Amino acid sequence: MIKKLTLIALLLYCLNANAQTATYTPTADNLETREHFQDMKFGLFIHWGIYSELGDGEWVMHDRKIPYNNYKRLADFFNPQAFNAKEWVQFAKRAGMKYITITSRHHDGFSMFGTKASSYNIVDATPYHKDPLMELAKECQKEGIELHFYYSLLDWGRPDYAFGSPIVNGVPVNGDWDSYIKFMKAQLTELCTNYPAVKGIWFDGYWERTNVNWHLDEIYGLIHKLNPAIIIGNNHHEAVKEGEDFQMFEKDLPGGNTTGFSGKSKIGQLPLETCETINNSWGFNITDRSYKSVKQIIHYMVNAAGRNANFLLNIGPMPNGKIQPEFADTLALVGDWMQKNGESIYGTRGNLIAPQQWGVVTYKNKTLYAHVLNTPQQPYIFLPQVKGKVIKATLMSDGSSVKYKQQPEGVFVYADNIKPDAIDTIIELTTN
Ligand code: FHN
Repeated sequence: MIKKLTLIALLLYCLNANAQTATYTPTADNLETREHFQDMKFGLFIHWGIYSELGDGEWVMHDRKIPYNNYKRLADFFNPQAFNAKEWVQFAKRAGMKYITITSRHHDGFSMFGTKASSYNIVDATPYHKDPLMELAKECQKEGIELHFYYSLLDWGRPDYAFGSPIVNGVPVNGDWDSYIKFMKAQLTELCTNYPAVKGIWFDGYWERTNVNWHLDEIYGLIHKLNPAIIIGNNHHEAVKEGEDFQMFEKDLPGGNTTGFSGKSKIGQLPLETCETINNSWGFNITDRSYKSVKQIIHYMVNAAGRNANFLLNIGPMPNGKIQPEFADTLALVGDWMQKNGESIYGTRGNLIAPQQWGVVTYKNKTLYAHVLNTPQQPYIFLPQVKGKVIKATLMSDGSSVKYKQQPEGVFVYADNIKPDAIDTIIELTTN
């Protein structure tokens, strides 16, 4: 009997060991990318494709019910002669951004890079005949900007994807799912191996078919095999899945759900990122003038950092490759702010102290940065549960001392005699 029990225990141990080998263990390189990703804090999201020509966002094909074969004609006259990778990278740097995430292929299925897996791409199907993502990758590498590729799992046009088809047993009945998965693997191989500086793949579109077998284990496994340092995120609006390296949120701070996208996105243990648009559109929209202010953008970023998340701010460049001046003007001012106050953002972490009515806290080593974003309801700001003894409190803008009192329940910082900054009053607390 004892022998039988020992055998069963051994069997269970082996099964468990097998199950464990199937789980994803990130490499040291991957962990380093994750760490660096968290240090960068602020990135530029770019939605750019043949849809930009219509000036009505990236969903124009779907929303205006443009038949695929008609939509495809946009490629015939997509010729972004004014595109200049140097200018885009300088634009990001000027804003204080440390990485760029760009659409390599959106839901319309058009590849904005030179790919052998489909002729429906910018090099083969447009009069431009060049690969802007290669130029961008090279420039990013030169300038020390990290590059991530957005990649759509959803495709409105390819017959093997068969958009709209019923799904049975995990595959679209009218499509050729094996062919589509093979196609994506071929493209992802190109993106992960041909382009320098690529450190991330940003998937989107999973949510269109939650009942299909996306073969994510194979796709993620392939990417990590090709380059283990590449971090993978998937905008599936759900809790993180096996094989992912960071978790993203759309148009909401982690924990928020004003858009309805994040109802199922339970916050996990991985590095976090949240994306938002500079106006109300992802792709170029000629009538959208609802530009966010400098203050709104900085507040979004600071609120994200306080919740331990990066902020990925989106712009939709124009079809000629230029970025509209309204975006450049705003982001230059954001960049000025970052130059002065970046120390309280870059390389910091958040979530040490829960967000408060008055604002949030970021920290680096033994320094806490209290970002007072809203007028405090009391004549002081209260930081609950501060670990360590606070030995100094100063105003970051001029280094002047700030009065404070540390109690077992937290630290009271007396902000009533401080002239509030119009955007963010930053108080630096040094602990021992
Ligand atoms: O449908 C896309 C949309 O066009 C855009 O790319 C955003 C970016 O987060 N993601 C999808 C919606 O969840």
